[in-house]
Amino acid sequence: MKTIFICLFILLTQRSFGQSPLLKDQFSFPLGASMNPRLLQENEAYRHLATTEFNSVTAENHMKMMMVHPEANRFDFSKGDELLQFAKSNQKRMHGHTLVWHNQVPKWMNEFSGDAQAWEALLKNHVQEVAKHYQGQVSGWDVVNEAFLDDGSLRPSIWVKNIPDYIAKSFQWAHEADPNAILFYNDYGQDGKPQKMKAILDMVQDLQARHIPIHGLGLQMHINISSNNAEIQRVIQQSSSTGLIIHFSELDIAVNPKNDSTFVYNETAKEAQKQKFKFIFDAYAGIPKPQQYGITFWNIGDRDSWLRGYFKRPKEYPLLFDDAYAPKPAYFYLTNTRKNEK
Ligand code: 9MR
Repeated sequence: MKTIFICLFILLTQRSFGQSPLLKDQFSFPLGASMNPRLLQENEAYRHLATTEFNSVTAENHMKMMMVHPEANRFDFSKGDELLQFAKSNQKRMHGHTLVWHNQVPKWMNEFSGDAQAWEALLKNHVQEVAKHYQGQVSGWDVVNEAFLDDGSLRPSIWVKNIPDYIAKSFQWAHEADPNAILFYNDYGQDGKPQKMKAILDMVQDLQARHIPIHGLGLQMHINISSNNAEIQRVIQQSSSTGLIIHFSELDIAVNPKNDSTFVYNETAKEAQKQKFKFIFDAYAGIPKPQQYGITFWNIGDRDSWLRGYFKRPKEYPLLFDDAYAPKPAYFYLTNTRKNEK
């Protein structure tokens, strides 16, 4: 009788689409997703996956400058705090994204005018207020995001224009505000862009030589099914040989990168995508354990992807869960095939 009850309990607690073990339980490193507070609140299927499948949370947008610092004298942490609360009450790690970026900058910052000292005061205040607000509650921060162009030059922005040494300063300020946070430099598309990769490595060397606290590199991993594996492997190798902690911070794998309107997401495309996810997870497993911060997907279901919304590519399916939040072949590969990864 007791056995029957136990079996019934197990059956009832399994998810409707099968007996898959959960994603987050398969790996020795944290497995995250970027999330959106509105979807968490409004969409039950989304919330269910967010709660059960992942153990690390990144705010897709709600800790960025524009969101948390809408006016010069006003911070608004309400939405970021909502995500933090979700992470906390579900025992998940919270990763901070992002303190300094050229994008999603509030209007008042873009329009600010002042001398070098005033600019420095502005950025220092932003970095430190945000880092202090979340001090001890986020495990790490993407301190500076996407500072380099493909040719390795510094990306033009209000930051580099007004505070030439803003990268080093931002890391220093963040460290002062939250001394225990793991501080990352985060960027995309280093594969196939050796000059961009070199610029990042040179920056790491320079910061380390100056005793500026940088602890990790975020490799965003916005890739596609045709991305060159050898190139990606090279980037991983070069990044991890710095000895820094490595985060695959924004993983998604586009299947229709040219936005072909006649594209059909057929079994062949799903299989190619599964193989690419396999490659990425294998490559990550090859990084020395102490340097593994985790893998974070850039949102949860295909319908939530920035490639659909921001990039307006309706026939794109870059994540593990489909438009109805059902798991796709890559999900089953990661949960069923990759046992004993721990
Ligand atoms: O996914 C984010 C999307 O909702 C925003 O509209 C967009 C604004 O630029 O930013 C997206 O997130 C980006 C992340 O913060 C940094 N790396 C690239 C991501 C995709 O654009």
